[in-house]
Amino acid sequence: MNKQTMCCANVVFGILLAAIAAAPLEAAYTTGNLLTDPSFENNPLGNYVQILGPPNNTNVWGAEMGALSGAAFGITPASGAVMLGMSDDGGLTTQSFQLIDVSPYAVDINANLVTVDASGLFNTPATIAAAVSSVSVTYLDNTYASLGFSIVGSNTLSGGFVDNNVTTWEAINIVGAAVPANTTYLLMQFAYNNASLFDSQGVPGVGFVDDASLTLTAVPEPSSLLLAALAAIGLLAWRIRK
Ligand SMILES: [Ca+2]
Ligand SMILES: [Ca+2]
Ligand SMILES: [Ca+2]
Repeated sequence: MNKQTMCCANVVFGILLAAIAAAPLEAAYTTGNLLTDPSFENNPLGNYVQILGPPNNTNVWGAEMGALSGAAFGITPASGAVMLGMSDDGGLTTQSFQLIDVSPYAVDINANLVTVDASGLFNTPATIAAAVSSVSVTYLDNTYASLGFSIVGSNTLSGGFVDNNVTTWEAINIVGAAVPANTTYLLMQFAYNNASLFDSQGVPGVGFVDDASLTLTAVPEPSSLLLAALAAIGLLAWRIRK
């Protein structure tokens, strides 16, 4: 390598270093809680049928067989003065829902950079030995068609996620589930297995939920400019060695 080439290489190298310094890594972020009324304190329950189907109401809780409740059965709300009680809807599970519009995050979601964390607290009366419950998030496109779902917990009779100690709230957490591209809405769901809500005498009980949370986290990749600069430096270093 002659002197002129070396000088030129140094200039290019300097420009690339400046480009790296200037190229911002897009900031990673985690949203606040995207659920409306996550502690069930403010909103009346909506009509769940209108959450699951047209008009697909967002930002309101709906429950198949649910009622807002103050302290009951020796259970105090986990926070605030109100919790959601869920009782046997006659099917396999009783479910509660909230639909969330996540279109403001479409660019990052469609780049497969977004994960979701979702959680809730569960508690049941002392007469219910081991209630089975779950948290799920269903990913819906802009026509409300399902793109899949993530679930923690169980809708079956196996296992018990809620103890019979009324003074403790049991947490169920979805952590870092990938949000698929084209997701426009998230359907947050709490469920109790109905058979598990019966006491030893066969009397149906109530399962409670409180303190729901749903957040999105995006960890953008390094910008394409930065990647190009790094590639150019690698090439330059290889040529200088030669
Ligand atoms: Ca509450
Ligand atoms: Ca049901
Ligand atoms: Ca408990």
